[in-house]
Amino acid sequence: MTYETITVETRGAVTLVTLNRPKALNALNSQVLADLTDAFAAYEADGDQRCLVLTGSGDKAFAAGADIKEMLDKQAADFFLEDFFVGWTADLVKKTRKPWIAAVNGFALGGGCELAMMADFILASDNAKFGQPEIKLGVAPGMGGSQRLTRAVGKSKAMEMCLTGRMMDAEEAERAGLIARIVPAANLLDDAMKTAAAIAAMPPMAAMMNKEMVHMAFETTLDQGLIAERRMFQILVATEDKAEGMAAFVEKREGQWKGR
Ligand code: CO8
Repeated sequence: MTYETITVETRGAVTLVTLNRPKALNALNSQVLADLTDAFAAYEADGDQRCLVLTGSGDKAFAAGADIKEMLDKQAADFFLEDFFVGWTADLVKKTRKPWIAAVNGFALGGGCELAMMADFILASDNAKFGQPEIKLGVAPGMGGSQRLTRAVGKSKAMEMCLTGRMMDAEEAERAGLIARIVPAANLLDDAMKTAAAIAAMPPMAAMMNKEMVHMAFETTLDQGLIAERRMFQILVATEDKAEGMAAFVEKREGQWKGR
């Protein structure tokens, strides 16, 4: 399958998706949304694919935000009636039950930062810059920035970022808990692919349930989350991969996963 605005390749059990509008710093327009939605659905449906990496083409940007040129002439009624960009959360977050990583290689601004925050975790190059500069355009985050950034870094920092539109560098993003790790820019893709391959080598149901459990921490009370965690543990205990994983440990060998 070929796409207009992204490239997709598979390397073993890892899918690599690259935003491919480098001249526009990989700005996100409706076509990118449609392409990403299709690529993520294909990843989810492919039983051989176990982890996905999303990155940006070029060395400057992951994505510099929603495409301002596409939004320029749109009226409030257009945004409302089209429910512009509404698909993101449903398709990339809720419907993608398998793990995926954002490898942020440069600017992740506005919708680009929001897209990165939809990932299960973010690896960032040492030249990455995160921000919600929408206020400078007379608007505000519209794809989850005010909510996910606040949950990730807390109220004060999120509020300062949204109100001033300033950028956060990779060091600050790591200190604040927005990203998992900083990687030298030249090694980012390699590191992200290796990390993804390590996840892809895990028992797949356990990977999916670990992901679901961590996401649940943002959606529920502690008591409800703890009950759900226990139930998921109890389900995993019934899998063939649990029997294999524990036997492999005792027998001092690598587990051979069946994925069930
Ligand atoms: N949209 C469209 N084109 C862009 C964007 C963008 N977001 N960002 C950069 N570009 C284009 C530039 O127009 C330029 O194109 P051209 O050469 O044709 O003029 C090219 O990319 C290179 O950009 P610059 O020359 O500006 O590069 P610099 O290195 O000088 O600056 C910056 C890099 C700082 C990243 C700068 O480009 C910038 O500030 N970009 C805009 C960042 C921004 O404001 N992002 C937020 C956009 S709004 C948003 O994301 C809201 C999402 C919510 C939608 C929800 C709907 C419900």
